[in-house]
Amino acid sequence: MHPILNVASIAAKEAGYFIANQMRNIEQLNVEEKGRNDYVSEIDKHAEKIIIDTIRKYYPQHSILAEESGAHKKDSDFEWIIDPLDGTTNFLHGFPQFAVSIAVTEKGRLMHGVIFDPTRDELFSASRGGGARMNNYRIRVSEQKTLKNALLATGIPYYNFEFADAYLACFKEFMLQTAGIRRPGSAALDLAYVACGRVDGYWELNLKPWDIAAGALIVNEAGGLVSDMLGGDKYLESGNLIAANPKMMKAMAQVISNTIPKEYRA
Ligand code: 2AM
Ligand code: CA
Repeated sequence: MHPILNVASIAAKEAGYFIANQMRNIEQLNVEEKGRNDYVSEIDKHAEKIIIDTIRKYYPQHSILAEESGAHKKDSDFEWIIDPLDGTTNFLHGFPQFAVSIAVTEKGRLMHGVIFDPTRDELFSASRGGGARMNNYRIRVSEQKTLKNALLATGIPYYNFEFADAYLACFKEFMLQTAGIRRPGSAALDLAYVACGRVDGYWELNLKPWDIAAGALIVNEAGGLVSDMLGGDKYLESGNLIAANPKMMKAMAQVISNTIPKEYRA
């Protein structure tokens, strides 16, 4: 294992076990609403501190971009992109689907990613060129060829309702054409599930880099494709993303471009 991936895994597990342990205290937590339906608790903040302290111990010179504390810029080719608790809304309801997500870029290129689900003890990881793993097993995307038999994951818009109708038109089309749609509530885990074939594809709009950076690399290293919604690879910038096994990407992209106007996909 690459030393950077090893440090990322240690940090993700430490933060993840801390979060899981706090599940029994949910009622006592101080929760702020950062924006419409966008919550942060002291748990997110403390988990982020655990991760940053671990990174600083091994790589004090690296830059960091973290969901809760923002950018800590250094003069370095390396940047760590951290979501200490992806699926905060789930966590705050005691709904066990959330994760820690940590990615590392070098000169802007995704190089390492880990996603840790402390409720199932599943660590998804990848380094560029090295394939993807869940714990110690190699993982691959599914072999599903058609929408007809596919199980998809998505994220339903929860704060920007401008494109609610367009999203619902797209959702309806997938509802009619596939075997089913799930809305688990953690973008990072949705991507991890594409990577290990639990779902055949995933789409969502308006995401942030820390939701998707680690997952995108893990999907690619598991043999899957990740695209923005204009057929390019600017998903970290646009926040609009499709991830799928290579056989399903075209059909998914087609449904999305047929139902969601370009202005919302850009
Ligand atoms: P977060 O918990 O780190 O904010 C899924 O749609 C993504 O949106 C998740 O990765 C989640 O990341 C984010 N999100 C934030 N608030 C949400 C909400 N109220 N409902 C669903 N997802 C939310
Ligand atoms: Ca997130």
